[in-house]
Amino acid sequence: MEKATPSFARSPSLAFGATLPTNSRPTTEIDEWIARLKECKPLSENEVRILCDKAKEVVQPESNVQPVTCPVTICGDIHGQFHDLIELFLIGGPCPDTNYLFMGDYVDRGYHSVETVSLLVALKIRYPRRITILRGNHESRQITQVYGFYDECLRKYGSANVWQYFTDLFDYFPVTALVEKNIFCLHGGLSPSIDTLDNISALDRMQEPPHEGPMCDLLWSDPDERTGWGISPRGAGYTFGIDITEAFNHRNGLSLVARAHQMVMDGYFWSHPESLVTIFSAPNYCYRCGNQAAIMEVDEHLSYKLIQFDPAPRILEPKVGRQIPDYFL
Ligand SMILES: [Mn+2]
Repeated sequence: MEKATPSFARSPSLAFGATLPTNSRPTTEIDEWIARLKECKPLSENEVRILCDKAKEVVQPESNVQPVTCPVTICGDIHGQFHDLIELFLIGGPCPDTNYLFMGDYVDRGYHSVETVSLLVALKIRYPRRITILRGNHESRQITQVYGFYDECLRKYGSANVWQYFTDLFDYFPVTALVEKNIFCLHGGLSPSIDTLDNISALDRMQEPPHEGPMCDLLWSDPDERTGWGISPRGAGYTFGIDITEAFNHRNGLSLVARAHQMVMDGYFWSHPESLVTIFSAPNYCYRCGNQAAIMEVDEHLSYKLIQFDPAPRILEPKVGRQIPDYFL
């Protein structure tokens, strides 16, 4: 299948300066940043500071249940696998030619969390109506200090400032999205504290995700074969059965829950047949799981197509020399 190289072509109607009248910077600057990031070259610390300040203005007004229109391509975890994100854009089409909805977990685990999250945030600033970026459980100060993003920022910038800029920005990310009032999208899953989408709209999301409660559950929960609510082996969120999903969908007039958060070998997995799908977009997760990745294209009639893809060729990696401690071998 022939696919063009991502162009990130300028879209005059969605020009950076045109949609962001306050304190806007020239479109050429953000385009230049995007071009550099596409080559996996990180921005400077000061550029990241400006990037995150601008992104806050863009995502702060978005809703806890951010409305999204079709067509849109729904994506799951990326986890710093930058070259596989570029592969995703080759498979799904470049942003903004294709509209995207990413369901969180951009950072941690992979070698290129900084470049991955920088590129997605830059695209959000440049094409705010073409790309939606939700929060995952890894978009958190606490989790990123354990799973790699904090260390990567220290290694690449020599201080924690860039980590601080991004983790402060993460507090502004919406936690869920709603595609055409029909497909409910989020990172983790449902919550015993949440019956309706209005319950989610009422949450104060502008905070480090708490260890328990509705916001925590949305980022952490998993579907399960057992019915009802269960204790999650993750130590946060809950497991929930098909009865919970079907009742939630019925109560809220939904046809489908689309979520991410769990590595699945085929890149997608139907847990509660017809009512919930898991989408995972990091192929060969952690460079060792051997899984395929997937994205879900939803067209203007709400028909969907699940597309699988494999890792990008990885000739030069790992060249950034993540030092593997002895105890890992
Ligand atoms: Mn996750």
